[in-house]
Amino acid sequence: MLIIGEKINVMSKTIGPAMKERNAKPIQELAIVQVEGGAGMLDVNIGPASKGGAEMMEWLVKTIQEVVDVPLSLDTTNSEAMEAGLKVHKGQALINSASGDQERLHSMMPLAAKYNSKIIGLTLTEKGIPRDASERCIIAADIIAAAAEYGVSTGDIYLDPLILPIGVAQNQAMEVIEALKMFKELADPAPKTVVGLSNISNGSPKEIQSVINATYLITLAWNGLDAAIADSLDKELMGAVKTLAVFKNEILYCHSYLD
Ligand code: THG
Repeated sequence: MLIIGEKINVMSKTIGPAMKERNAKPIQELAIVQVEGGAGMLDVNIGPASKGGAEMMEWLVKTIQEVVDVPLSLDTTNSEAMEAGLKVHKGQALINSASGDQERLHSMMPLAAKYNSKIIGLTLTEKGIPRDASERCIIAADIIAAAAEYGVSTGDIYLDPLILPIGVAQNQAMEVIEALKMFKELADPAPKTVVGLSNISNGSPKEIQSVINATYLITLAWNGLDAAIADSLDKELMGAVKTLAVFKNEILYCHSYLD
């Protein structure tokens, strides 16, 4: 399971201001601890960032890749900011994200082709949030068709079924699991899959978020999930990920495997 560290986020009380002030230190420190915690990639979320987004993303990519050696997931709907980040990124970046929204799909997919990056396809359209697994699949098929049109191989696509908070849309938790299974049947080679895990416990009390996130992640993992944007500083969550790797015989059990 690839864990994409979620913490570098413009919404964060400490990181948001640091991004705006071009204060490298807190951002670089957060990058380092997330990788030490087990993240194999880092999400860099600047939001819609209409003004100055390109300069900010370029600075962030350079600043973060100065101190860690993992690829970045560039999280913005601003295609200018996306391209500015891709231009300076070392190695293969992940575009987060395209969606079934036609404008966003046809602005982001050509960037994936041009910069040979991976790309997340969120199963969401301008018409709104999907209601069940089959609506998610219809949008996913559209994203796969656009990828073929621009010459992006399906192995570089990460389909995201869009997790909704358990406290807001409880029935969607099972629809996401169904969608993951169906996504794998949509193309050959099969597309990869990713989620924004913390969405599931968004709005729930802090003290129960960890167990909700960990339980859901393991369930998703058994149903075809390849990667998760998640909190790699959460010891319980990362312990569950590692325990799963033990069960799957990917790492060898010993009493101290969690240390
Ligand atoms: N899919 C894709 N990208 C995504 C998401 C997704 N990017 C954004 C988001 N969803 C995933 N990233 C985060 C980053 C930080 C937090 C949650 C999700 C976070 N949450 C705090 C918490 O839960 O305590 C604070 C929440 C708040 O203040 O509102 O830090 O689904 N492709």
